[in-house]
Amino acid sequence: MFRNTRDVMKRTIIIGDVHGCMAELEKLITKIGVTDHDDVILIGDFVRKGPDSAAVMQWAMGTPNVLSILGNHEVKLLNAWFHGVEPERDSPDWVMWRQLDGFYNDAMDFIRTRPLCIEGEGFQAVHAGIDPRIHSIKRQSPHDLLTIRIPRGMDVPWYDAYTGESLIVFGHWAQRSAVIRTNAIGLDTGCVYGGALTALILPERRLISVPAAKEYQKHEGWK
Ligand SMILES: [Mn+2]
Repeated sequence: MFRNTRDVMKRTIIIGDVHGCMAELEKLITKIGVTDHDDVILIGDFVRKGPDSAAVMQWAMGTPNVLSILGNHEVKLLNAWFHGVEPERDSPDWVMWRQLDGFYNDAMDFIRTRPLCIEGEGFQAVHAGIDPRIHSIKRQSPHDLLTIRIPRGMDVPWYDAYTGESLIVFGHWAQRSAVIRTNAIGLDTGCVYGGALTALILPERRLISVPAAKEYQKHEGWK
């Protein structure tokens, strides 16, 4: 039977930290069967560390149904851009910088207009998480949204202390498997460290992963 995509419920597909892993991103998109009718959200840290940040950047900039939020690594790129710091020769950032030759400023303009949070139907997407003691997402500090793991003065991950009802989808904390709670889902399964790239499909709450082709960067002690 012919499947009319207009009759299919619109999906939101949230993708964990890509870190320049374009090959795995393409595999994941194909495995999910993403269509123009789906909304795709990159959870931040889609650039740096990995093999092809320029390609991921161009894909994010040029694909209309792809949204993205800021991660701490996008902020690092912005800092270097604002201060006119050229990347160290032959570093992954230098390779990206060379590949982006001619539209580096456009790429940085793109990054600096990304939000820290996207609120959708029944979910909020942020890069790292929230301080569970502050209830409104609008009152969270940008630093926490970009980097929080264990809140200052607490001894558990923020999502184990979070009792809110709203589903928070996050990345940033590379772990061997996705964090799955009723009200929090963590998607950073360490693709750039040789783990996997993971996506969450909403509203069905289904997780789909593809394994990393290789360990692009060593990272001692990721869970
Ligand atoms: Mn991060």
